[in-house]
Amino acid sequence: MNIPAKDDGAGKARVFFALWPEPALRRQLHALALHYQGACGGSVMRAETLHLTLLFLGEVSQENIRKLQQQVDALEMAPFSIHLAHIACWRHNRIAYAAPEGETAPLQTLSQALRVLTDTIGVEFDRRDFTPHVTLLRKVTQAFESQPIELPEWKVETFSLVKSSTLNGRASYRTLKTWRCT
Ligand code: 2AM
Repeated sequence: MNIPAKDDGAGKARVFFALWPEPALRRQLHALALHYQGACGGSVMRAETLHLTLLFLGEVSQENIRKLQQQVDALEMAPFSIHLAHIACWRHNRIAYAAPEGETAPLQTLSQALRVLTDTIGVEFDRRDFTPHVTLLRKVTQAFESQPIELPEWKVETFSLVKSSTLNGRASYRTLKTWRCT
């Protein structure tokens, strides 16, 4: 019997909506992670994997991924900016992350709009409150208090639906579709 792999055309894929920083900001975030690694241990996320999750969906069928993409095609979102202003740790999952401060209303609006669209097609998702962050390090061994960071403004002009796979214990991400904020 031919059983399709989870992520082939016929099966389900593990997906999430995310913002992906431009390469220059990714490099700066990666450098920050390397800088803090000396103090907090853990493993640094590769620069190309750095992102901010808007909504994590988990396993979704190809049919629902198609429906979801159609729904999001009709979404109108203006470009906006994020100011990643501090780095901190969560002890419960041992990650160090960069997070925005101040005005995050457009970010909340986008995340909420994606929740509503996902709900309309009946796809289940992680309903925990949206806490915007960019994970920089995992398996941190020494947590530290929140500290301010200096980064340029993140001008958000696109958002994406991304497929996550694990190969040899290493997460890899593939963009399924990107939408432009206009
Ligand atoms: P994290 O970086 O804080 O772990 C892909 O796994 C992305 O989805 C990561 O950014 C991860 O956040 C986020 N995510 C949110 N909820 C998740 C969940 N329940 N399981 C796995 N990843 C989740």
